[in-house]
Amino acid sequence: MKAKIKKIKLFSIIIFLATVLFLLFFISTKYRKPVSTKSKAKEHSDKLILGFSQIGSESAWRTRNTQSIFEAAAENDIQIIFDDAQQKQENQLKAIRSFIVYQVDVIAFVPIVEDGWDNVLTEAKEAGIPVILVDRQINADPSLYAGFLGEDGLEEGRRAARFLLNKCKYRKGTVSIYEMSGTENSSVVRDRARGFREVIATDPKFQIIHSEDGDFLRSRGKEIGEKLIENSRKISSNGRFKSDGLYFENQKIDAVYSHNDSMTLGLLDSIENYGINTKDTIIISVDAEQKSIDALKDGKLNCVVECNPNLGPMLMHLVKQIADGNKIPRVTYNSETYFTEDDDFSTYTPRGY
Ligand code: GYE
Repeated sequence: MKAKIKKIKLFSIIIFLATVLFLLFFISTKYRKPVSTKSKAKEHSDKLILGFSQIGSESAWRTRNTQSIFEAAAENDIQIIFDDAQQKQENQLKAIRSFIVYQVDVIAFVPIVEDGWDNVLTEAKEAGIPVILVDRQINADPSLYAGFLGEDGLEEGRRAARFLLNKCKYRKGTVSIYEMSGTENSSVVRDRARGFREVIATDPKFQIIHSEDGDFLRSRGKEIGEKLIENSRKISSNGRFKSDGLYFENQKIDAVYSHNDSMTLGLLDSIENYGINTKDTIIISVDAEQKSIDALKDGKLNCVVECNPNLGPMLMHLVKQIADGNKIPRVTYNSETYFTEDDDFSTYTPRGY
Protein backbone atom coordinates (compact mmCIF):
# COMPACT_ATOMS: atom_id res chain seq x y z
CA MET A 1 0.00 0.00 0.00
CA LYS A 2 2.78 2.40 1.08
CA ALA A 3 4.66 1.60 -2.13
CA LYS A 4 1.51 2.33 -4.15
CA ILE A 5 1.03 5.75 -2.44
CA LYS A 6 4.72 6.50 -3.08
CA LYS A 7 4.27 5.64 -6.77
CA ILE A 8 1.18 7.89 -7.04
CA LYS A 9 3.01 10.75 -5.33
CA LEU A 10 5.98 10.34 -7.68
CA PHE A 11 3.69 10.19 -10.71
CA SER A 12 1.78 13.35 -9.70
CA ILE A 13 5.08 15.23 -9.13
CA ILE A 14 6.20 14.25 -12.65
CA ILE A 15 2.88 15.39 -14.15
CA PHE A 16 3.08 18.64 -12.23
CA LEU A 17 6.64 19.34 -13.41
CA ALA A 18 5.76 18.48 -17.00
CA THR A 19 2.80 20.87 -16.90
CA VAL A 20 4.92 23.66 -15.47
CA LEU A 21 7.60 23.07 -18.10
CA PHE A 22 5.00 23.04 -20.88
CA LEU A 23 3.41 26.23 -19.63
CA LEU A 24 6.80 27.92 -19.43
CA PHE A 25 7.61 26.82 -23.02
CA PHE A 26 4.17 27.94 -24.23
CA ILE A 27 4.47 31.37 -22.59
CA SER A 28 8.04 31.86 -23.86
CA THR A 29 7.06 31.11 -27.47
CA LYS A 30 3.67 32.89 -27.46
CA TYR A 31 4.73 36.12 -25.99
CA ARG A 32 8.35 36.23 -27.18
CA LYS A 33 8.92 39.23 -29.48
CA PRO A 34 9.70 37.95 -32.98
CA VAL A 35 13.39 38.23 -33.44
CA SER A 36 14.25 41.08 -35.84
CA THR A 37 13.72 40.14 -39.44
CA LYS A 38 17.32 40.39 -40.06
CA SER A 39 18.43 37.78 -37.55
CA LYS A 40 17.83 34.35 -39.12
CA ALA A 41 18.38 35.49 -42.72
CA LYS A 42 21.48 37.37 -41.60
CA GLU A 43 22.80 34.12 -40.20
CA HIS A 44 22.95 33.10 -43.87
CA SER A 45 24.07 36.30 -45.59
CA ASP A 46 25.04 39.92 -45.07
CA LYS A 47 23.19 40.80 -48.25
CA LEU A 48 19.64 42.08 -48.34
CA ILE A 49 17.42 39.06 -48.93
CA LEU A 50 14.33 39.42 -51.13
CA GLY A 51 11.76 36.65 -51.24
CA PHE A 52 10.11 36.83 -54.70
CA SER A 53 7.07 34.81 -55.72
CA GLN A 54 6.46 34.82 -59.51
CA ILE A 55 3.27 33.58 -61.16
CA GLY A 56 4.99 31.30 -63.67
CA SER A 57 6.16 31.69 -67.28
CA GLU A 58 2.90 31.89 -69.27
CA SER A 59 4.16 34.47 -71.77
CA ALA A 60 7.30 36.09 -73.22
CA TRP A 61 6.28 39.10 -71.12
CA ARG A 62 6.40 37.06 -67.92
CA THR A 63 9.75 35.50 -68.74
CA ARG A 64 11.25 38.93 -69.41
CA ASN A 65 9.72 40.24 -66.18
CA THR A 66 11.52 37.51 -64.20
CA GLN A 67 14.81 38.10 -66.03
CA SER A 68 14.61 41.84 -65.33
CA ILE A 69 14.22 41.16 -61.60
CA PHE A 70 17.14 38.74 -61.44
CA GLU A 71 19.37 41.08 -63.47
CA ALA A 72 18.59 44.06 -61.23
CA ALA A 73 19.09 42.03 -58.03
CA ALA A 74 22.55 40.96 -59.21
CA GLU A 75 23.39 44.56 -60.10
CA ASN A 76 22.28 45.69 -56.62
CA ASP A 77 23.91 42.79 -54.77
CA ILE A 78 20.53 41.68 -53.43
CA GLN A 79 20.02 37.97 -52.78
CA ILE A 80 16.80 36.58 -54.21
CA ILE A 81 14.89 33.58 -52.93
CA PHE A 82 12.74 32.90 -55.99
CA ASP A 83 9.64 30.78 -56.37
CA ASP A 84 7.80 29.95 -59.63
CA ALA A 85 4.20 29.26 -58.67
CA GLN A 86 3.30 27.44 -61.90
CA GLN A 87 0.15 29.58 -62.23
CA LYS A 88 -1.25 28.42 -58.87
CA GLN A 89 -2.23 30.76 -56.02
CA GLU A 90 -1.77 28.00 -53.42
CA ASN A 91 1.87 27.73 -54.48
CA GLN A 92 2.31 31.45 -54.00
CA LEU A 93 0.77 31.23 -50.50
CA LYS A 94 3.17 28.41 -49.67
CA ALA A 95 6.13 30.36 -51.05
CA ILE A 96 5.30 33.50 -49.07
CA ARG A 97 4.97 31.42 -45.89
CA SER A 98 8.41 29.89 -46.54
CA PHE A 99 9.84 33.41 -46.98
CA ILE A 100 8.36 34.32 -43.57
CA VAL A 101 9.91 31.25 -41.92
CA TYR A 102 13.24 32.09 -43.55
CA GLN A 103 12.70 35.66 -42.35
CA VAL A 104 13.78 37.38 -45.51
CA ASP A 105 14.21 41.19 -45.35
CA VAL A 106 11.50 41.99 -47.91
CA ILE A 107 8.82 39.97 -49.73
CA ALA A 108 7.70 40.87 -53.26
CA PHE A 109 5.15 38.91 -55.24
CA VAL A 110 3.01 39.04 -58.39
CA PRO A 111 -0.53 38.24 -57.18
CA ILE A 112 -1.99 35.92 -59.82
CA VAL A 113 -5.53 36.94 -58.75
CA GLU A 114 -6.95 39.82 -56.68
CA ASP A 115 -8.40 37.99 -53.67
CA GLY A 116 -7.27 35.56 -50.97
CA TRP A 117 -4.10 37.27 -49.64
CA ASP A 118 -5.23 38.78 -46.32
CA ASN A 119 -4.18 35.89 -44.05
CA VAL A 120 -0.71 35.31 -45.43
CA LEU A 121 -0.02 39.06 -45.57
CA THR A 122 -1.17 39.37 -41.95
CA GLU A 123 1.36 36.66 -41.06
CA ALA A 124 4.10 38.58 -42.91
CA LYS A 125 3.12 41.75 -41.06
CA GLU A 126 3.20 39.95 -37.68
CA ALA A 127 6.67 38.69 -38.59
CA GLY A 128 7.68 42.28 -39.33
CA ILE A 129 8.45 41.60 -43.03
CA PRO A 130 7.38 44.35 -45.48
CA VAL A 131 5.63 43.32 -48.70
CA ILE A 132 5.69 44.87 -52.19
CA LEU A 133 3.10 44.00 -54.86
CA VAL A 134 4.63 43.63 -58.32
CA ASP A 135 2.80 43.85 -61.69
CA ARG A 136 -0.70 43.13 -60.37
CA GLN A 137 -2.82 44.49 -57.54
CA ILE A 138 -5.02 42.89 -54.84
CA ASN A 139 -8.21 43.47 -52.88
CA ALA A 140 -6.86 43.56 -49.33
CA ASP A 141 -6.40 45.88 -46.35
CA PRO A 142 -3.82 48.40 -47.67
CA SER A 143 -1.92 48.27 -44.37
CA LEU A 144 -0.91 44.72 -45.26
CA TYR A 145 1.51 45.83 -48.01
CA ALA A 146 3.92 48.72 -48.46
CA GLY A 147 3.15 49.57 -52.07
CA PHE A 148 2.52 48.50 -55.70
CA LEU A 149 4.94 48.58 -58.65
CA GLY A 150 3.70 47.81 -62.13
CA GLU A 151 1.63 48.83 -65.14
CA ASP A 152 -1.34 51.15 -65.37
CA GLY A 153 -3.76 48.62 -66.83
CA LEU A 154 -6.59 51.16 -67.04
CA GLU A 155 -4.51 53.44 -69.24
CA GLU A 156 -3.46 50.47 -71.40
CA GLY A 157 -7.12 49.67 -72.01
CA ARG A 158 -7.90 53.32 -72.80
CA ARG A 159 -5.02 53.50 -75.28
CA ALA A 160 -6.32 50.43 -77.13
CA ALA A 161 -9.81 51.96 -77.34
CA ARG A 162 -8.57 55.40 -78.39
CA PHE A 163 -6.75 53.79 -81.33
CA LEU A 164 -9.96 51.98 -82.33
CA LEU A 165 -12.11 55.12 -82.04
CA ASN A 166 -9.67 57.08 -84.17
CA LYS A 167 -9.37 54.29 -86.76
CA CYS A 168 -13.16 54.06 -87.10
CA LYS A 169 -14.01 57.76 -86.82
CA TYR A 170 -15.41 57.97 -90.38
CA ARG A 171 -17.00 54.51 -90.30
CA LYS A 172 -20.80 54.26 -90.50
CA GLY A 173 -22.70 51.56 -88.63
CA THR A 174 -21.83 49.36 -85.67
CA VAL A 175 -18.28 48.21 -84.95
CA SER A 176 -18.51 44.67 -83.52
CA ILE A 177 -15.69 43.94 -81.07
CA TYR A 178 -14.53 40.49 -79.95
CA GLU A 179 -12.47 40.57 -76.73
CA MET A 180 -9.89 37.96 -75.67
CA SER A 181 -9.34 38.53 -71.97
CA GLY A 182 -6.57 37.17 -69.73
CA THR A 183 -6.48 35.36 -66.37
CA GLU A 184 -9.89 35.68 -64.72
CA ASN A 185 -10.04 37.67 -61.44
CA SER A 186 -6.66 39.25 -62.06
CA SER A 187 -6.33 43.03 -61.57
CA VAL A 188 -4.71 43.49 -64.97
CA VAL A 189 -7.72 41.98 -66.76
CA ARG A 190 -10.10 44.05 -64.65
CA ASP A 191 -8.25 47.24 -65.54
CA ARG A 192 -7.62 46.54 -69.24
CA ALA A 193 -11.30 45.65 -69.68
CA ARG A 194 -12.51 48.68 -67.70
CA GLY A 195 -10.20 51.22 -69.41
CA PHE A 196 -11.23 49.95 -72.85
CA ARG A 197 -14.97 50.04 -72.04
CA GLU A 198 -14.69 53.49 -70.49
CA VAL A 199 -13.46 54.95 -73.80
CA ILE A 200 -15.66 52.99 -76.25
CA ALA A 201 -18.70 53.95 -74.17
CA THR A 202 -18.26 57.46 -75.56
CA ASP A 203 -19.64 56.23 -78.91
CA PRO A 204 -22.57 53.73 -79.05
CA LYS A 205 -21.51 52.34 -82.45
CA PHE A 206 -18.76 50.38 -80.65
CA GLN A 207 -20.25 47.14 -79.32
CA ILE A 208 -18.40 44.29 -77.56
CA ILE A 209 -20.25 41.23 -78.92
CA HIS A 210 -18.33 38.67 -76.85
CA SER A 211 -15.54 38.35 -74.28
CA GLU A 212 -13.64 35.02 -74.07
CA ASP A 213 -11.10 34.11 -71.35
CA GLY A 214 -7.83 33.03 -72.98
CA ASP A 215 -5.85 33.01 -69.71
CA PHE A 216 -2.97 34.95 -71.36
CA LEU A 217 -1.89 31.74 -73.20
CA ARG A 218 -0.90 31.36 -76.88
CA SER A 219 -2.49 27.90 -76.94
CA ARG A 220 -5.81 29.36 -75.79
CA GLY A 221 -5.60 32.13 -78.41
CA LYS A 222 -5.17 29.47 -81.07
CA GLU A 223 -8.11 27.45 -79.73
CA ILE A 224 -10.33 30.53 -79.69
CA GLY A 225 -9.39 31.23 -83.31
CA GLU A 226 -10.14 27.66 -84.37
CA LYS A 227 -13.50 27.73 -82.59
CA LEU A 228 -14.52 30.98 -84.31
CA ILE A 229 -13.47 29.70 -87.73
CA GLU A 230 -15.04 26.27 -87.31
CA ASN A 231 -18.26 27.84 -86.04
CA SER A 232 -18.46 29.99 -89.15
CA ARG A 233 -19.30 26.80 -91.08
CA LYS A 234 -22.77 26.99 -89.46
CA ILE A 235 -23.54 30.28 -91.18
CA SER A 236 -22.00 29.55 -94.56
CA SER A 237 -24.16 28.35 -97.44
CA ASN A 238 -21.81 25.46 -98.39
CA GLY A 239 -20.80 24.22 -94.95
CA ARG A 240 -17.27 25.44 -95.54
CA PHE A 241 -15.77 27.84 -92.98
CA LYS A 242 -15.97 31.50 -93.94
CA SER A 243 -12.60 32.84 -95.08
CA ASP A 244 -13.38 36.52 -95.59
CA GLY A 245 -12.93 37.33 -91.93
CA LEU A 246 -13.71 36.15 -88.41
CA TYR A 247 -17.29 35.57 -87.24
CA PHE A 248 -18.88 35.19 -83.81
CA GLU A 249 -22.14 33.31 -84.20
CA ASN A 250 -23.63 35.01 -87.29
CA GLN A 251 -21.90 38.36 -86.81
CA LYS A 252 -18.76 39.42 -88.64
CA ILE A 253 -16.11 40.61 -86.18
CA ASP A 254 -14.87 44.10 -87.08
CA ALA A 255 -12.27 44.35 -84.32
CA VAL A 256 -10.44 42.03 -81.93
CA TYR A 257 -9.21 43.44 -78.59
CA SER A 258 -6.70 41.00 -77.10
CA HIS A 259 -5.38 41.46 -73.56
CA ASN A 260 -1.92 40.07 -74.41
CA ASP A 261 0.35 39.22 -77.31
CA SER A 262 0.54 35.49 -76.53
CA MET A 263 -3.20 35.08 -77.13
CA THR A 264 -2.99 37.35 -80.20
CA LEU A 265 -0.14 35.30 -81.71
CA GLY A 266 -2.20 32.15 -81.06
CA LEU A 267 -5.15 33.70 -82.90
CA LEU A 268 -2.84 34.62 -85.81
CA ASP A 269 -1.67 30.97 -85.88
CA SER A 270 -5.26 29.86 -86.55
CA ILE A 271 -5.92 32.66 -89.04
CA GLU A 272 -2.83 31.60 -90.98
CA ASN A 273 -3.53 27.87 -90.66
CA TYR A 274 -7.01 28.32 -92.16
CA GLY A 275 -5.94 31.06 -94.60
CA ILE A 276 -8.51 33.53 -93.30
CA ASN A 277 -8.41 36.98 -94.94
CA THR A 278 -8.43 39.44 -92.02
CA LYS A 279 -7.29 42.56 -93.87
CA ASP A 280 -10.54 44.28 -92.83
CA THR A 281 -10.39 42.99 -89.23
CA ILE A 282 -8.81 45.49 -86.82
CA ILE A 283 -6.61 43.61 -84.33
CA ILE A 284 -5.33 45.36 -81.19
CA SER A 285 -3.01 43.64 -78.70
CA VAL A 286 -1.24 44.44 -75.42
CA ASP A 287 2.33 43.73 -74.22
CA ALA A 288 4.51 44.61 -77.27
CA GLU A 289 6.80 41.61 -77.35
CA GLN A 290 9.05 41.42 -80.43
CA LYS A 291 6.91 38.85 -82.25
CA SER A 292 3.82 41.05 -82.07
CA ILE A 293 5.79 44.11 -83.22
CA ASP A 294 6.97 42.02 -86.17
CA ALA A 295 3.34 41.06 -86.88
CA LEU A 296 2.44 44.77 -86.76
CA LYS A 297 5.18 45.54 -89.26
CA ASP A 298 3.85 42.70 -91.47
CA GLY A 299 0.38 44.29 -91.43
CA LYS A 300 -1.18 41.43 -89.44
CA LEU A 301 -1.94 43.70 -86.47
CA ASN A 302 -3.06 47.34 -86.34
CA CYS A 303 -2.03 48.48 -82.85
CA VAL A 304 0.09 47.08 -80.00
CA VAL A 305 -0.13 48.72 -76.57
CA GLU A 306 3.06 48.36 -74.54
CA CYS A 307 3.09 46.78 -71.08
CA ASN A 308 6.65 47.15 -69.85
CA PRO A 309 7.98 43.99 -68.13
CA ASN A 310 11.27 45.57 -67.05
CA LEU A 311 10.34 46.17 -63.41
CA GLY A 312 13.66 44.91 -61.89
CA PRO A 313 15.57 48.20 -61.39
CA MET A 314 12.60 50.00 -59.81
CA LEU A 315 11.83 47.02 -57.59
CA MET A 316 15.37 46.89 -56.21
CA HIS A 317 15.21 50.62 -55.56
CA LEU A 318 12.00 50.15 -53.55
CA VAL A 319 13.45 47.14 -51.70
CA LYS A 320 16.44 49.22 -50.59
CA GLN A 321 14.16 52.10 -49.59
CA ILE A 322 12.14 49.80 -47.37
CA ALA A 323 15.13 47.97 -45.93
CA ASP A 324 16.49 51.38 -44.88
CA GLY A 325 13.25 51.95 -42.98
CA ASN A 326 11.86 54.46 -45.49
CA LYS A 327 8.29 54.61 -46.74
CA ILE A 328 7.70 53.88 -50.47
CA PRO A 329 4.97 55.36 -52.73
CA ARG A 330 1.67 53.45 -52.56
CA VAL A 331 1.70 53.17 -56.34
CA THR A 332 4.65 53.27 -58.76
CA TYR A 333 3.76 52.92 -62.45
CA ASN A 334 6.27 51.90 -65.10
CA SER A 335 6.55 54.11 -68.20
CA GLU A 336 4.71 52.71 -71.25
CA THR A 337 3.77 53.66 -74.83
CA TYR A 338 1.98 52.12 -77.82
CA PHE A 339 2.75 51.21 -81.44
CA THR A 340 0.48 51.53 -84.47
CA GLU A 341 0.36 50.71 -88.17
CA ASP A 342 0.87 54.41 -88.86
CA ASP A 343 4.31 54.54 -87.22
CA ASP A 344 7.66 54.84 -89.01
CA PHE A 345 8.86 51.31 -88.22
CA SER A 346 12.47 52.23 -89.00
CA THR A 347 12.58 54.09 -85.70
CA TYR A 348 11.77 50.95 -83.71
CA THR A 349 14.40 49.42 -81.46
CA PRO A 350 14.50 45.70 -80.48
CA ARG A 351 12.01 44.90 -77.69
CA GLY A 352 14.23 42.46 -75.81
CA TYR A 353 11.37 40.03 -75.20
O1 GYE B 1 0.19 41.29 -70.06
C1 GYE B 1 0.73 38.99 -69.83
C2 GYE B 1 1.13 38.20 -68.63
O2 GYE B 1 0.35 40.72 -65.61
C3 GYE B 1 0.79 42.50 -67.10
O3 GYE B 1 0.52 38.85 -67.53
C4 GYE B 1 0.90 41.04 -66.83
C5 GYE B 1 0.29 40.19 -67.89
C6 GYE B 1 0.87 40.38 -69.29
O4 GYE B 1 0.76 36.90 -68.74
O5 GYE B 1 1.51 38.72 -70.93
